Amino acid sequence: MAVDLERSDGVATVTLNRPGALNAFDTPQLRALLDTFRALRADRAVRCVILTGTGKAFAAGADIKEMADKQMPEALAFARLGHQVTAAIEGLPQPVIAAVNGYAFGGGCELALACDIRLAADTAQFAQPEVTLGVPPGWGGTQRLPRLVGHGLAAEIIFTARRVTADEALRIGLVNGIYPPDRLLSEATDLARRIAANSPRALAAAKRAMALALAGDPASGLAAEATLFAESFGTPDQEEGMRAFLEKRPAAFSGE
Ligand code: DAK
Repeated sequence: MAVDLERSDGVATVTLNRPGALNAFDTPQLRALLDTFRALRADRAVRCVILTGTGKAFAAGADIKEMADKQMPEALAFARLGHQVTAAIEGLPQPVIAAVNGYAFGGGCELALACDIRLAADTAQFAQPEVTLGVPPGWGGTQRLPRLVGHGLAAEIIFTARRVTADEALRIGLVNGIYPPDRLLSEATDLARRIAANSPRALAAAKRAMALALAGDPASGLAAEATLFAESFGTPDQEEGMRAFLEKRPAAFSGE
């Protein structure tokens, strides 16, 4: 399978599994990813998702062998499929953590950028090498990288196509934490379990409000945040969360 899926204790781990091509995205791999994220959307037992890769790469980008001979109509279909995948991750109610185990280049870096949180192996490297291939970043890199690290740094990274080490990625806020490779997945799982203990309803509302803040002007983001906050009241999760705090016990959230 090009994409593996494991579920345990409310955490789903999605693993890119095409190591012979450094997990580069061809059409079947993108379709499998899209199907997987669509299935997770409907799975109420899953409260947090980890996305990682097998072998020495997280993902080395779009499959250059498949892209090389594409003309405009097929290139557009391929680009749209990539956009559907990043939209499925951003639109997923559950938080998504990228556990970047190795190279995250081009579309691989952009896939990590579409996740809510990024952790990385201390050996990982990030890059947007598209301009060396004659194309601009096409799966959201021009939008999401500047928001995360600032316009100037993003411009330098995209315009030079240089590699960003894990140490630098941590320093510039591209990743939240770096770990020895053999600890990356357990650290990501630990973080995912801590997130999964919280109200799924409130997590989904917070994720949506944060996405709106990035998508539009701050005023409408704040208005949407207020509405989503207000809509949480009177729900079983809100009642349970607040009651549990007052009763000094852990909350048991149903997601309702
Ligand atoms: N595509 C296809 N195959 C790839 C690949 C890729 N991106 N990256 C690596 N591979 C394959 C290699 O061809 C090799 O296959 P065989 O020769 O063994 O058959 C195998 O994976 C192992 O790779 P290497 O032998 O090169 O391994 P190394 O450790 O020496 O080097 C590397 C690792 C990551 C430094 C190197 O493989 C590399 O530079 N790969 C290319 C990275 C890259 O340039 N990625 C960006 C791809 S472009 C758009 C939408 C999307 C996009 C663009 C536009 N629109 C909406 C307009 C996205 C573009 C991209 O992502």
